[in-house]
Amino acid sequence: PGAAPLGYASAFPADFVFGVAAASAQLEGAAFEDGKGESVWDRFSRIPGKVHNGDTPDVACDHYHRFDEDFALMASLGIKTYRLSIAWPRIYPNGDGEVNPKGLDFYRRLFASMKKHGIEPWVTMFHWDLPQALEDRGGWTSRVTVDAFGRYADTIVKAFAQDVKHWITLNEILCFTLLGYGTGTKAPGRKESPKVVNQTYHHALLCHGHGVRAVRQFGGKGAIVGLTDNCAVAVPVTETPANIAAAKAWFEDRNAQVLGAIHAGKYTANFLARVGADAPDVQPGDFGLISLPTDFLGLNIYSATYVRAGRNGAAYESLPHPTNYPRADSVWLRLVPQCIYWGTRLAAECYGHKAVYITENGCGYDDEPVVNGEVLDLHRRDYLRGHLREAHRAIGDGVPLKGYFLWSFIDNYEWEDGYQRRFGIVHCDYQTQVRTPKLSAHYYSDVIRERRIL
Ligand code: GBH
Repeated sequence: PGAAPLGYASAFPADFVFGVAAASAQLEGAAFEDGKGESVWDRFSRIPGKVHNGDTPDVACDHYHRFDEDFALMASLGIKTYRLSIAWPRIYPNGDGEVNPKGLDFYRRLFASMKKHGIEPWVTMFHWDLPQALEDRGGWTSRVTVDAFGRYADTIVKAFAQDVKHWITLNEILCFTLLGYGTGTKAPGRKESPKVVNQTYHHALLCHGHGVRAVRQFGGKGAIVGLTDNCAVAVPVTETPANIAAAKAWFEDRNAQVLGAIHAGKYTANFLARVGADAPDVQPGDFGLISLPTDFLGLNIYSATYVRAGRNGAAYESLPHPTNYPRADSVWLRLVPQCIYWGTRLAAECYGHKAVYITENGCGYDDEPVVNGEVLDLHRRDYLRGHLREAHRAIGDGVPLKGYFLWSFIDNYEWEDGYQRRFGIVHCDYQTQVRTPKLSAHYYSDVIRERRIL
């Protein structure tokens, strides 16, 4: 008697968004159907040695033909918000030029199915599947891609203004620029100089600006737009004022090229000093577009780097994870649940955002067999719970965190790791295309229903 209702202290605000996320090239399949053009991942995945097991996005989860069944499953789990991406090469098989009506029609049918199942779309304009035809004209190193993206953004925002009220311009600029053109580990697999790589970042920032402009021009009433960034996250080793200040300084340094530049409306002096002669070429008017105001910031946060106050006058010291530090099967996915608290807090503090969403968070494992009809992924349940607790803590401390999208709804094409690495809360048997919700799907379903940490 007199005790607070069970779970009262761990309740999320009534308007907090719980969703799941995925991306076109990772689950749609139908890579060459209905006039879709080749993407850089269709091409890259066929280069021997680039993708685990030589896996291609050709079929993936066959979502292209099974979306209605997938949305029925989503709805049955109580999931009411889904972040997806549109495949640019379905809409413009050659990157620009002629629109492919069958591409538009596919997403029209998909949005209609979502509506039927009571699921709200959050749509990413670009999640890495660049039309190969644009890559052949220079890809992200060329302003041809920027102009083409502007037309593509206009086309999809106009076409789907009735269906889509939440837009995300680009997913994780770092991954398709630095990793696509610098290290070459992602499509198109090029290894260019730092100067060229910095130019690809600049072109991506311009596309982000075009995406915002397109939504303002054609998005209609109530449409909102933001970027999804995979910001580098610092977690103070202990939460003392000195370590927190160090984490903040590290965060601003590491995120200067994307979030810092958008916020400042220019490349900051610190950033320019760091890149020196490798600074990107900027044309008059570029930053007017790049720094157009947005409605929210999307953050994909999976892990973090530990930071503490620097010695001998240094602003900070970042610590390498020891090799035996706990992680998921991806080496970069060290298990640091506080990444959610510090990532959202530092981003909001440094860049003044009034609304922040976790647009991805999740974990991938290689060996998750279905046993007696079940996948007992208690490790993913633990990951989810730990990270949701930090989201809850952030809200309690006044961070404007408005929602959380779990990566991913279903196991899918994990880029260079192919189909081996599974991030889904729903298991996909790629031989039979049978879907089996894992234990974590039921866990997340319960959390969404009760809107509190369980
Ligand atoms: C997300 O990126 C993607 O948006 C999504 O498509 C993907 O399926 C999901 O994660 C799971 O991987 O090569 O050592 O420099 C996650 C963030 C940032 C993780 C870049 C890999 C490269 C590490 N990614 N990072 S490294």
